[in-house]
This record gives sequence, structure tokens and C-alpha cells, in this order.
Amino acid sequence: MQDAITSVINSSDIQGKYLDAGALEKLTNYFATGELRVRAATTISANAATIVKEAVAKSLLYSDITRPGGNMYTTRRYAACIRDLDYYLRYATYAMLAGDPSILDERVLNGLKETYNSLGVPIGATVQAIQAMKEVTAGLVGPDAGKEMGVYFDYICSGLS
Ligand SMILES: CCC1=C(C)/C(=C/C2=NC(=C\c3[nH]c(/C=C4\NC(=O)[C@H](C)[C@H]4CC)c(C)c3CCC(=O)O)/C(CCC(=O)O)=C2C)NC1=O
Repeated sequence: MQDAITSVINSSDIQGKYLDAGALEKLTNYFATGELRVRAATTISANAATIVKEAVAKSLLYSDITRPGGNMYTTRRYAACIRDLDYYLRYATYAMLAGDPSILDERVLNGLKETYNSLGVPIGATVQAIQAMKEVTAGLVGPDAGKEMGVYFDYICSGLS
């Protein structure tokens, strides 16, 4: 896993150079938003269950997915879906704190699309639920932190698509 700091240092090191202006600007921006990130992570962790619940209500409840024949039907599958959404929220929060998406590639997206396809978990509906979490989260943490979290929710969606 990388973060904003190791990522710019690694790429400067590969070139055998000190940090250039672009790299320094990335770091300055990362440090300047540090408090915002920590505050957002605190709010998200205190409200995680509510975020997931509201996102499900906005996107999946009362659709065919929760009726007999749907992929969320039966409490076992419903619970698996809620658990998956909680994974996405928690890992997006880690990535937002790190300022880097690599943890998502390594611990969430690796093999996920194949698993979903083999189990018949609908990817379009999953993406909708993640987009709903993005909206609910932004409503809770405010526009600046919401935009930052949005980067990583979108990253998960494109990794699944
Ligand atoms: C931390 C990284 C990580 C991820 C991401 C993860 C995902 C993940 N979700 C799974 C299943 C599942 N995922 C869903 C999810 C959904 N079905 C829907 O219709 C909705 C659209 C959607 C929720 C948004 C469901 C229903 C299953 C169970 C499918 C089945 O067994 O038939 C499975 C198969 C094994 C299991 O049931 O536990 C994995 C590996 N596991 C991990 O360790």
C-alpha cells in the first residue's frame, strides 16, 4: 500500500531526482488537507452503519433485487451485500486518509469483478449503491471532504466496471 508521500517519493527515486515542483505541490496539498481528512474519517466511522443503511434505502430497497429471484433475496445474501458496502466505505476511507488508491487495488478490487460475475452479483446495481453512498457521505462530511471521498468511491466503481 502506498500513500501520497511514498507515492511521490517512489516516483522521484525511480528518476534519481529530488522532488520536482509538481511533486512538491502534491505534498503541499496533501499536508494542507490533513486535518480535513482526519475529521472526515472520524465522522464516517461514527456513522458508518447509517451511511450504508441510507444508501441501500436510496438505491436498492424495494427494487427487484430484494424480491424472490433477486441477488439480495434471502437474509444471507442481503447481509453479504450490506457487508460488501461496509467494506467499500471503510476502504474508501482508508484510501482518502492515505491520499492514494493503491490499497483499493490490493485489498478490494483484486479478483472482485470475477467473483461477482461467477456469483451473479449484479455490478450495475452495486455501482448504483456505491454512488448512493457517495452522496450520503458528502451530505454528512460536507462538500470538500465529500469530493475527496468521491474520488475513491468512483475508483471502486471503475474497477468493478
Ligand atoms: C474486503 C474485500 C472483500 C470484498 C469486496 C468481498 C466481496 C465479496 N462479496 C461476496 C458475495 C456477495 N456480494 C453480494 C452483494 C450484492 N448483491 C446485490 O444484489 C447487491 C447489488 C450487492 C450489494 C451492493 C451478495 C448478495 C453476495 C453473496 C452472493 C451469493 O453467495 O450468492 C463474496 C463471495 C464470498 C462471500 O459470500 O463472502 C465476496 C468475496 N469480500 C472481501 O473480502
